[in-house]
Amino acid sequence: MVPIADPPLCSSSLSSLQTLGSDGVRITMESALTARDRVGVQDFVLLENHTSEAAFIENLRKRFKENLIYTYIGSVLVSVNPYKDLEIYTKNHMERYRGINFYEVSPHIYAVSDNSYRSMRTERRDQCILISGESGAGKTEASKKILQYYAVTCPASDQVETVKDRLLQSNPVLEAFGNAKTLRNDNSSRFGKYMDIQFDFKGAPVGGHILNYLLEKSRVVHQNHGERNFHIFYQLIEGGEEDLLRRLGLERNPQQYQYLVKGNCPKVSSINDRSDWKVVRKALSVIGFSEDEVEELLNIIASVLHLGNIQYGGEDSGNAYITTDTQIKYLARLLGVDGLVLKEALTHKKIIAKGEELKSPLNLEQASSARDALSKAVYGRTFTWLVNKINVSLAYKNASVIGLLDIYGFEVFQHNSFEQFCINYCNEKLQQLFIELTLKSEQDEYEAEGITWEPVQYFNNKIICDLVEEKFKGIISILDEECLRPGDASDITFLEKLENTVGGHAHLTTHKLTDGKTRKVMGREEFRLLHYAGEVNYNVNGFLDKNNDLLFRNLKEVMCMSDNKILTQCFDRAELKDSRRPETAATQFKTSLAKLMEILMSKEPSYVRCIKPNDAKQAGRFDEVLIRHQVKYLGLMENLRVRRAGFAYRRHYETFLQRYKSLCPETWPSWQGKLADGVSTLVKHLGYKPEEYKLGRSKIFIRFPKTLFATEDALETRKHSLGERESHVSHAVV
Ligand code: AD9
Ligand code: MG
Repeated sequence: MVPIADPPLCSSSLSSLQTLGSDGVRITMESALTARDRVGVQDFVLLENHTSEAAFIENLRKRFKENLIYTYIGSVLVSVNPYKDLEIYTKNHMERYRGINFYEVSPHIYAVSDNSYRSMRTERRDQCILISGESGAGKTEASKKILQYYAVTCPASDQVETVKDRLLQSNPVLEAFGNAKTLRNDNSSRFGKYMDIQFDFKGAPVGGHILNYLLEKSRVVHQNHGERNFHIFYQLIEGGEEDLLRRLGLERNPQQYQYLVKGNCPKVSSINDRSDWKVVRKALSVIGFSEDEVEELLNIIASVLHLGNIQYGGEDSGNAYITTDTQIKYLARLLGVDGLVLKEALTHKKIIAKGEELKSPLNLEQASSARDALSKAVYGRTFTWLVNKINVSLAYKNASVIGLLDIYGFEVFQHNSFEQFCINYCNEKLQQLFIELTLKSEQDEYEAEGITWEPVQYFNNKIICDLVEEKFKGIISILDEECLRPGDASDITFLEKLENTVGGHAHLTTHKLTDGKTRKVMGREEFRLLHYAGEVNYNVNGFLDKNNDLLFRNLKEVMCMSDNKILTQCFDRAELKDSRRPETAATQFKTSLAKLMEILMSKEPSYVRCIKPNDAKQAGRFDEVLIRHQVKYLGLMENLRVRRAGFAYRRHYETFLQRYKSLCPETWPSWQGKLADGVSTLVKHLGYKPEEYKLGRSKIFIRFPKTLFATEDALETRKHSLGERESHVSHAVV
């Protein structure tokens, strides 16, 4: 294998190569030992002190300083966002990672991509790559890099080119509608995404399928200071052609729109809305949206802005009336609905009691929230429609699959609400899956190699998943019960019910203590969950409303009457006839997560753990406190402990022998007997003690890194003494 030698990646390959000394050129200038000191180890399992968080972070820091943003924990890739463009994603780099052994070159997202691809091809097993990390850590960028890798390196044909284009172009479209500028990330994904990339028997990408999770709909009507609404609104206003804006009744000024002014942040220096608009328009046609569909889609986007500008008159307690008729006029035209009916629906509530329809007027507050509920529902359902439409254009049957999961990481803010509760629940589920699958694969490997399995102590977070999702007694069940209960149900009664039902649970606390006293450090409206990654306090304010996610019946009726073809698919008349209450948001999420777990369980997983180095989005800044926090919340130390519980290092006999045979006169220049015997002879000659290693069926397992490092150093010493420059060693083994 040719060592990677061009300058940008060289520094990166340096780590792997110098760490264990396989870069022939450089190793002669710097000893393996000093290189290890300078750039750290490329796999955390090789840390001398693997239980020390300080050593872990120091290794990350060394590598980050050298622009080595990737490091392994066994087969898990840890990535630190460089916040600058590194020259490590060129076509040349892609080529270099093709067909290599995972450990032969420096850690890279392409190595993970290639490894999954080859496992899918050779073992005929579907794969998935799970990417996690907090907002701004680089998850979406990582998933795009993986997709690009397949688009460039996989076999192609004309038909495949079309699919590749569509796969790639689905990103700008979904980002326009599902991403927004937040305080943490200028291009923050406000939804979870699982995407299957489908490959045919030749290994060419021939299709795809996307599942979306929990779009943050509340952003449509409200943004925190310094944040924006979804990109598409600004793209349309900044980039839309004059006659298009005229037709939609829009002005070229985001500040004119109530839904766009809340965060007081119309422009973002890193974002060019005008050029992004062009990209999105082109992407829509590549994916196969007809001109009519695009028109209908933009009518909806413009309608949401008009809805936001509807103003009400009336006293606080009296009936609300609409004071802005222009908006109603535009809405009627763009949505193809009757203006008067819409007006009525935005100011009245219709309920059916004992088979009779009753209409009651809304007050100011109720009318505003009905309007906002409509905007959220329209946008949210349109987003789902968009995902479905992309899926139709990528549809393919009977393929092998690599799934990419780009989903929100643990969120712990000053104020945590329903959204954080759902997101953190999702992370608990993923952690459970991770533990099960990692331990299982460790166990499987030991079994396959005929080595006694040594049980690993770890915290099983199933107890927390159960606390959230169990029938009747779980938090979601209790919340749903309160949502369905007529009468005085409120966020506070939900909290009280939690106290009464699961108050004594080891992972849940509220301000009330079991002896009747109160806990001062917690707010009266909060409950605290002790997650696997740490404690999070949730404020129950808004839990019931968000979980109910209700839209008044008459607003649904108006939407069902719309001429807009997209809306007629989003608002189905059958929904009106169904007298059952729609599933709550938390239950829907729980169900979709259960399905996701099933999908992931059926595949072989790889993991990418992303870390954000600082909050300022700055290159070169390594904020230790922030990083330590993420190492903890990503469960990396636990991950390393599990991986190191048995043996730090394992390699196939052939690879091991090839690398170190020169250190033993009996194995050098070549070993003629069985590989296992060769390795046995070699390690005995090197003085390995019996407790330091075990020989399996096809691999050697070494318990401590120091054993391996000593062997590496011996190899270096030998090379130096021989004065070898272009080393005989052509690849790293760790
Ligand atoms: V969020 O949960 O969707 O808010 P992500 O997806 O984890 O978040 P994202 O991938 O969007 O973060 O990365 C944030 C920004 O960091 C990007 O817009 C880039 O400017 C920057 N970034 C991330 N990864 C890389 C990289 N490998 N190289 C260079 C990067 N810049
Ligand atoms: Mg993202």
